[in-house]
Amino acid sequence: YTDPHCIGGRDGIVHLFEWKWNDIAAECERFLGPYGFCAVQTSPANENRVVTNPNRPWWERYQPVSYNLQTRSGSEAEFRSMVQRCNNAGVRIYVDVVLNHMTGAGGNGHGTAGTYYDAGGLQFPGVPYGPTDFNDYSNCNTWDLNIHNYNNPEEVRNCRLVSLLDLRMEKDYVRQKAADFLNHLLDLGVAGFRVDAAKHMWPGDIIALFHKVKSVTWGGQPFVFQEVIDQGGEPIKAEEYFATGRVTNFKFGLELARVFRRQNAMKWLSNFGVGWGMWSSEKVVNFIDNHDNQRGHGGGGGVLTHWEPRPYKLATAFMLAHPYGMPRVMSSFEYNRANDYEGPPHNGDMSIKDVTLSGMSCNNGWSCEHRWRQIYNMVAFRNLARGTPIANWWSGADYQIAFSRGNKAFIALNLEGYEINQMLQTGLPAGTYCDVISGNYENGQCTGSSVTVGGDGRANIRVCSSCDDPMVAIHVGAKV
Ligand code: ARE
Ligand code: CA
Repeated sequence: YTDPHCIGGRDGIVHLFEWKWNDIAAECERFLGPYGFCAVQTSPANENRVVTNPNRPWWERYQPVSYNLQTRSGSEAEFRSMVQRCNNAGVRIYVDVVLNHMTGAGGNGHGTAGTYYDAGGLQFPGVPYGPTDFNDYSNCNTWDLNIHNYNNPEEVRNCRLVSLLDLRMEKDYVRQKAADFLNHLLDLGVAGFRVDAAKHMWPGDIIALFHKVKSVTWGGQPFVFQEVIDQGGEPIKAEEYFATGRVTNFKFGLELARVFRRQNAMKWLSNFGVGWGMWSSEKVVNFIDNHDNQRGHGGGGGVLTHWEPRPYKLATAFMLAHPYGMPRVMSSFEYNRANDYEGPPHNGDMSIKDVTLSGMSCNNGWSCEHRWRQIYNMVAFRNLARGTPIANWWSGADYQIAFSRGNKAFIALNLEGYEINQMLQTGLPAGTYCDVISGNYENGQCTGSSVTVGGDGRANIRVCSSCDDPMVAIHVGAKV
């Protein structure tokens, strides 16, 4: 379950948070394929509760009503077409799947596909699930059936996460329904899953569930990365989930936030990865921020986001330049930060707005961090450097580092109050290379600055200090 099924040496996931399926399909063809992204993580694809108070928050999509594929992102037909178009463009689709629970307790109504549910009576006829398919006082011991104590694994797995009705995953029937849902997505050509709230399911139940799950259409187990928030300090450990794939590495973004906010010296990054108490490279999906912690949900606080562009770009560039793990780039929407519930850009009828473009950047309230030059050029850097180790590590001061990836690529980053102006070993063949941070390589020329590497692999590296992007990155794919 750890193979991401990337095509053609690509690497890296982009989370197109709340995008519509038609927009994702277009993005695969016009941008993600050409710029070398491996895969898209989508928002949940199955029917959810229509939450009206507050009005249509982003988080309503984490309240399943059925496994019908009809949401504000689009219909099953649109989903199917997206998967085909993205696969054809060489880009894989990973779906965010919510298997641990259904909607929040209480109330009834119709979901985004029009299916009736009665959360008060524990009835979800669209699946169907009934009262015996949910955990209750027989195995959850809290007074209100909700999770209060994260130090008690039984409570975390058998009680309700923020009042969401907790499925009895020990039942074969429930496992089968969940597996049927995943198999349907696999039939449509998806390559993998982000398993929401995996921490709240027993590892043994997830293993049993995945025994019922088929291969991807081109063969092999689906790629699985499980959302387990393990920042240390709780009894549930991410490694309990290794039998069914990778885990989301929540330590990664927190550590890099401290470094790129100058709270922990950049030079210590020399052994970043396993050396920092994180899991092995093939067991993690790494990210600077995610849709939760960028707005204070899900272990939020402390991470860098697009709201702090300077350190965010540095941290993202470091993530993409570094060989450790599978990276995921966040692609956000703009909202009023006083309202952490605010859903995606929407029209008057609450339908999600199209992603429109002017040049490389997105309009209509879509942030599109993945289209920032300093980010997409580092995706190309990463692909070219694939399989090469870190070499030529240099640190001139606490907050000045540089390293190469074999003889393919080289990066230097600076957060000191003075510039880097230094002869450094780049590991690269002689020639003139475009700095892909300050510009692009276009028609055989650099639109930004360039670096000249001598026959001995050394170059005079200059990195500004008080500028917007105090880093320089070069690679063999952008040689003049
Ligand atoms: C909403 C309302 C609630 C209401 C509920 C039901 O906000 O007030 O009770 O609906 O009516 C998202 C939102 C929630 C939202 C939910 C359902 O974040 O606010 O609830 O959707 O609409 C824990 C879990 C982790 C989880 C985070 C949020 O371990 O799995 O909480 N993350 C995933 C998704 C979320 C999603 C869900 C799960 C639910 O990424 O987007 O919730 O499907 C410590 C622990 C962590 C814990 C964290 C809680 O750090 O170590 O394990 O994370 O505290 O802050
Ligand atoms: Ca559970």
